[in-house]
Amino acid sequence: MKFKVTRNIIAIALCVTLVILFLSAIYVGFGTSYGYLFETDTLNLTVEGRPDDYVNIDVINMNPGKQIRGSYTIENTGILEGYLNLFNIKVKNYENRVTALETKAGDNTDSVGELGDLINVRIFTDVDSDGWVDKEDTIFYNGKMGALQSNLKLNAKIVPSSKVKIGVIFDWQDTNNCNKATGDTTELDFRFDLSQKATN
Ligand SMILES: [Ca+2]
Ligand SMILES: [Ca+2]
Ligand SMILES: [Ca+2]
Repeated sequence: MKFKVTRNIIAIALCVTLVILFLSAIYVGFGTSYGYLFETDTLNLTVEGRPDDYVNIDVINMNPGKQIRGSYTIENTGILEGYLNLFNIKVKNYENRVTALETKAGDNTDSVGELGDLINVRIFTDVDSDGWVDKEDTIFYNGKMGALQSNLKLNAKIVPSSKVKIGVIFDWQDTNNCNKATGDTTELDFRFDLSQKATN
């Protein structure tokens, strides 16, 4: 009788062990089959130390000849290497009000601002973190804000537990069209995206 009890306990223990092993097997299989689960656990980024990939830049208080700079530190906090790209890029132009200067300059769109079409933007890797484009940096975009497409391919590789700095420089060159943007404001929004595969 004593032997039987012991054998039953062993049988239950064995059964529990098998169930645990079985559940583990399901979990591993599930994680492997569905890549997004695996990716969520092991490929993460922070922007400026925050777990938020969304960036919003208001370009205000600009005047012809002025330059505004910004930079973002992106850290790969996961355990897989990833490729950084910019997605969901949006440029919003606000007219705010139409001034006499704008009308005189030929601005005939009362509800659409012009500032984003006049400002040049450079987006680049800032290797030495000085906020300026140097020869070791890679320029991903150099053109008018308004001409940015919705996605921008950087494919900047970030190995786990390391950081890259992405610099942004806005320039407003003095041209005959500048008065069309008197009192206008513009906004640039985008998301940093870190994926396991480089974007084609
Ligand atoms: Ca205006
Ligand atoms: Ca306008
Ligand atoms: Ca305007």
